[in-house]
Amino acid sequence: MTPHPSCDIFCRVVDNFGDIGVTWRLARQLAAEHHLAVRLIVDDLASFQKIAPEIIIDKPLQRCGDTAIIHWNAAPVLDVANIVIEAFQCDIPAPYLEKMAAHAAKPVWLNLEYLSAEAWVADHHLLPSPHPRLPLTKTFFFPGFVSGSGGLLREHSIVPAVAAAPPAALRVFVFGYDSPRTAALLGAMATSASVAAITIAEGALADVARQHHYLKCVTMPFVPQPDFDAVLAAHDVLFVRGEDSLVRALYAARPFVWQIYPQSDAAHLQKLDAFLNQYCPGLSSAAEQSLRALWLSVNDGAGQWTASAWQEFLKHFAELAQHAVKYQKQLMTQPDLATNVMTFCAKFLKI
Ligand code: TRH
Repeated sequence: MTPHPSCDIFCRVVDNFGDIGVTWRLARQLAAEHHLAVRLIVDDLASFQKIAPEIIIDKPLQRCGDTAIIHWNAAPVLDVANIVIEAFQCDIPAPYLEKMAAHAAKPVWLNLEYLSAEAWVADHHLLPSPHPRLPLTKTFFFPGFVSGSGGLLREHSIVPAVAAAPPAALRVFVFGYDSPRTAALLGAMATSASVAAITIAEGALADVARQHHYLKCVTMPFVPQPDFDAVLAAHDVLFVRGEDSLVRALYAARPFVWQIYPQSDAAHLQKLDAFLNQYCPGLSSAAEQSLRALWLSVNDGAGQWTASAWQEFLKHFAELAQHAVKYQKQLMTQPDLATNVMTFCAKFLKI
């Protein structure tokens, strides 16, 4: 019997939980659905433990489900895998890279990039980048929302959403970055007659809710990542941040607010607009305007928070709910990211 191909995924945690969140999802899916022998090599086991409580922080080599977890410092001793995925240009440790170059059968080396809806993504997806010194070529792999990009992470368990009438009293889920504008939105939600209850992921915004004694708010300690989707599905309105939660909100198919990860040069506003241009077609112009206004009032540091933005969003809630279901179904027609990785690698590895 031929052994299952192996795959090493390298991740350095820059900030928050997005880097480890994406790579942990990919690792689990490649192991469970594509039967690869996966090792996830990560430099920050404490952040990892927040979304995978079974991780032991001071153990450099361990198993978590189907996947081996290796601390970054132990990477130099590893033998080379068939597929090497470098997440977000994290720079693979030099000794491992030298081993890749020395190998007769070179591994397939992918650089997994950050998710963006910008138009250039499809043009840059799968572009090769030869190493300046070593006989190795890295291929850029760009996740995206459209065919021609690398697609989105989506496990087999995700099924097309079913439309349902929104309830009269809404349950809201909040996982956002702290800022005066997000605090203002939280206040508008917490005092809104249409909102029955708000679950807030632990962190600065949960502290804001406590300080203001918002009675509808309950703080949720971090749940293991495999349970995160179920939490989203149990709510009617979602307020999410970063990239991984954005994708999960899209699969939950609910009206939502996206707080994009802020960048100093305001590049995030361009990315936000690109995503809205993807997401909004099919909405009436009034509903689209309400969505754009609410998202901008939360994301645009130079903009003004307006309390009326939340009220306008609620006016279009039924339409936004229907649209979320349609958009989710549209995403389901595209191949998922892990499948796209495997299709690309199969050309080189004969698997
Ligand atoms: O944590 P984030 O803000 O990560 C960000 C972004 O990814 C950003 O693009 C990146 O550049 C920056 O980090 C460095 O948001 P994100 O991407 O949604 O990741 C959160 C992860 O945490 C996601 O995988 C879901 C997971 N999670 C849980 O597993 N359990 C929980 O209870 C919660 C609240 C989150």
